Amino acid sequence: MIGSLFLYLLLAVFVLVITGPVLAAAVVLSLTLALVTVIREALDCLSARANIEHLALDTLPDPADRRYLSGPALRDHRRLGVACFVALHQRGLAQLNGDSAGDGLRQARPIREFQVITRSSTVPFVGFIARIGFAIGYTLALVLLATTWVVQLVFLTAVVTGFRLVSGTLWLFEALSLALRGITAECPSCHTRLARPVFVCPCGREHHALIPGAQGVFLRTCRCGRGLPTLLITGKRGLSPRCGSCDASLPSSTQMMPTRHVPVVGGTGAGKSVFLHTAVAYLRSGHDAVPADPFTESRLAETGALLAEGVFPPRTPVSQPVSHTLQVRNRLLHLYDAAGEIVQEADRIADSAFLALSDGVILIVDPLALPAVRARADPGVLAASRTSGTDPKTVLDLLTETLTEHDTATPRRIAVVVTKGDTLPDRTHPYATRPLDRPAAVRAWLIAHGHADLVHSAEHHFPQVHYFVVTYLTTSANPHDDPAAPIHWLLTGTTP
Ligand SMILES: Nc1nc2c(ncn2[C@@H]2O[C@H](COP(=O)(O)OP(=O)(O)O)[C@@H](O)[C@H]2O)c(=O)[nH]1
Ligand SMILES: [Mg+2]
Ligand SMILES: [Zn+2]
Ligand SMILES: [Zn+2]
Repeated sequence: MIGSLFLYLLLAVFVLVITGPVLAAAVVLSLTLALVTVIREALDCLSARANIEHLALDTLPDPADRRYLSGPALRDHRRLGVACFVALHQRGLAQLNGDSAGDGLRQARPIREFQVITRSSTVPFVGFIARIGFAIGYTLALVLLATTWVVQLVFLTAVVTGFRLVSGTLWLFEALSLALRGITAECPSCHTRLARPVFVCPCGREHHALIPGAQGVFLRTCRCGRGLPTLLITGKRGLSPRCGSCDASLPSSTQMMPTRHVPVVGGTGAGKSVFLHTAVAYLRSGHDAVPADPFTESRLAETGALLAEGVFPPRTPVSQPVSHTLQVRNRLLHLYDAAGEIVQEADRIADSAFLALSDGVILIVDPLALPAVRARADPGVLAASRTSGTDPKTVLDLLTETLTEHDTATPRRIAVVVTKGDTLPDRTHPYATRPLDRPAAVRAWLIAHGHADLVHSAEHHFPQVHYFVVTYLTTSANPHDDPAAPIHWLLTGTTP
């Protein structure tokens, strides 16, 4: 009895002495092999030569890659996880299938050739223990890999969420600060109100959504390698803006100040182009206005040169007008010199989209087009001036109809500007008696000359109406209003 107990004890000790190290060695070996497998897989996945198509870095329309931490990092992490799990699984299967466990042990040359060992039942037993060790090691490796992967996932998700939160907040900050300051962007050529301008990199590539986002929080890297600021305050305003709708260049101060849009309407030949040029010249000399884009500058220079030679500008081409854009202190002013035909002809509605942007309107009244004035005018004066054949009331009616068709609320202010004041003889000039209340004098003059309908219609449709008489000449017999005064009044509600 004692003898058999001793033998069992001896067997137990033998089993422990043999299996303990075998088990431990198998666990350590399989863990090491698993670690090597996972590291090799990870290095393959993250190496510079690895395929990065799954990251979809260049699938956004703008010519810049997505930032890794904006989301692709999570995709990479998922792919890495799958690759490591698959590799580990294959490694585990290979081990458990026996090529390196018990059967493998038998195939080792010294063991194969040593009969005592090959016949002994110890070898399958040791192989069995080794398999258990490999299974434990494999399971441990799996648990370790899964834990690491989940911890990384939590960390990466936090980083990606942080990235998106920061970029979203900055975008909101810029959008809100623009909205609070009343800053919008409109194209001077196609008159589209833009959500944002397209910004052009010095390399010529166009960025349609240069805002904090997936392509960069503060900076994005253009395909040319240049870093482009995503915020106006960090330097975006230094890039050249363009219209995303018609590709026209926008003034460099777009999105830096609020815009105001003032169309100058009137019949063909009423004197809109001459008035606009004269008003702008006065704005430049007396109101700190500067042309906001090269096109405005060149057109002003052209018309200025013609008028200086005593030649009036040619008829304005009938098409969508490109605005004269001026920077007046902290405002971007768009003045539209529309060909008279645009408001005179109902089918030109598409060309009159600029009217929908109006912050105030200037209605040009050609005195020589008013029958009562014409009847008493000097034939020489009539012959010298290209006069408008359109009744200003017709123009006003078409204007209000067009505004309705564009589904736009009528602007608050209209400036009724009687042009060509120099052609009015002393007895018919509204300011001949040097009235103190000039607007009332012009109003009374229009009514006296049979245009009460015009006065009443203007006052019916617009809450604020102001009257002016101007001339392009710098000196004349009768006093005239500053040609810049109507624009100043529309923008501020006061006259200088
Ligand atoms: N005497 C005089 N003639 C003017 C004045 N403004 C315009 N005109 C005349 O009116 C014509 C038409 O002017 P313009 O500005 O081209 O008219 P638009 O068709 O309304 O743009 C010019 O060719 C001039 O003969 C002015 O202040 N004084
Ligand atoms: Mg014109
Ligand atoms: Zn445009
Ligand atoms: Zn570039």
